[in-house]
Amino acid sequence: MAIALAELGLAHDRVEIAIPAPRPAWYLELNPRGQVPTLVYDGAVLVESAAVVRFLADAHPSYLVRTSGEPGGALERHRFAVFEQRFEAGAWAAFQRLLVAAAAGATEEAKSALADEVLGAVERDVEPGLEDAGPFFAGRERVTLVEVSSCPASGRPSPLSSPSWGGGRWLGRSNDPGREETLTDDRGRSS
Ligand SMILES: N[C@@H](CCC(=O)N[C@@H](CS)C(=O)NCC(=O)O)C(=O)O
Repeated sequence: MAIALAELGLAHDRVEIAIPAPRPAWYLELNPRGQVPTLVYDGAVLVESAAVVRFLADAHPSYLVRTSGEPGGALERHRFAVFEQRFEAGAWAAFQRLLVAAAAGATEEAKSALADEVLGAVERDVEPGLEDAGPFFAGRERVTLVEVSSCPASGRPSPLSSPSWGGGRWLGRSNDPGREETLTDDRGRSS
């Protein structure tokens, strides 16, 4: 979400929420699940980062993705959405299982099996979508909604940010500027 705001040039204020500390009451009022990030935009409280990023791209048309009314726009949006969905449900979900297992003290053997699942998902779900990548997704010259949606995951220290997998070809801007946050722009909107 922070990358989307930056790419779209949307001024905002950002409030860091410490995890895993108890969430402040004001944050739970905004987002009763206590998860981050949350965006307050023109008074509307928006959650679920992928949906928020897509909303921002729709509300502020840009090079990130064509609008559905532009020639080829609807198809492009479908292609982007398929990749994002498979990345999240496959490689990213597998990686989270590995993180949880590692935090719970799983054996080396168990962690290794989970790591194989991550790599398998990358080969199955990620690599095929990158065939025409370069410098960015789908051969685009500028960063796209795909990188913006997927980079927060891959920008953190993890096997997914290793140059040893194809993501290095399209995750050139994968430095998530930081932690999850609530942001308020100069008109009092927050995210
Ligand atoms: N589907 C949500 C997931 C949000 C999420 O899981 N955030 C994590 C940090 S990356 C979190 O808040 N974890 C703390 C918790 O669940 O209590 C989104 O994409 O916004």
